[in-house]
Amino acid sequence: MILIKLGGSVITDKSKEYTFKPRVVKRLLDEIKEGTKNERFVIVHGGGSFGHPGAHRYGFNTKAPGQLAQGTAEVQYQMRILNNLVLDMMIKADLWGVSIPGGLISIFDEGKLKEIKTDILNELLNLGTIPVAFGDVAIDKTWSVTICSGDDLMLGMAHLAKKAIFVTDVDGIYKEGKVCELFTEDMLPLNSDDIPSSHDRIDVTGGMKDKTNKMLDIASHCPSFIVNGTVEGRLKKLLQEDTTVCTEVRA
Ligand code: IP8
Repeated sequence: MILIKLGGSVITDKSKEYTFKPRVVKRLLDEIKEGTKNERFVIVHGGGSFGHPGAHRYGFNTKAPGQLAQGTAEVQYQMRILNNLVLDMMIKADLWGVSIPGGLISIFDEGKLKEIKTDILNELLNLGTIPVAFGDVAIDKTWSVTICSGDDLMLGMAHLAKKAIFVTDVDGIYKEGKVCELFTEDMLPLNSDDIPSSHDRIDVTGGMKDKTNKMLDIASHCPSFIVNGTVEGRLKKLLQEDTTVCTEVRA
């Protein structure tokens, strides 16, 4: 099974609250369809301008989140709207996506992922459906609630995957101004110059540095890649194991 995360920065406009990018999503779904052929895959998506602004307003992902009930309801509601927009495009493309809210399969403690229940994935894949899991508000044993990011879901599912692909709005991980073809732990830390400016926007789940650390953890289970989904054809090439601009993260 291949894990594909459609980042919130690609499927939404992060500079405008609640703005979906239907054309980009349609193209990426076509690339996934053509690139995977007989391969089984699971889609994960992030929050972008549907998840992060609300999560930030209510202080979720900190140890003192505010207005727990109202915030949980509002952020979950917006994430389900985004998920339905993705599912709608999938059904129109004859891709039978089914929804898996991240908050219903995960347990956290002090913002750290403790457990993800993955049994449902195989059942849904065996039915011929495509599980579509998404970042969400989740229960946290100490903080009451926290944010389960799409990257947490990728990490929690990586032991089932043969490859994990992060589709973002950057060409890969940068070091000294250049995209690295291969990134390994000894290349840490990332300096602020290595973080593209588009990643300065509100991101309650830690942005590029956090993503790189999670990708290194994922790489101990399966090869892990970051690719720019705003450039046509790159995701398809990566799925087809053709050469393209991207970074492979290796443990
Ligand atoms: O965009 C965040 O998921 P991410 C989900 O993958 C919410 O970090 C609810 C902000």
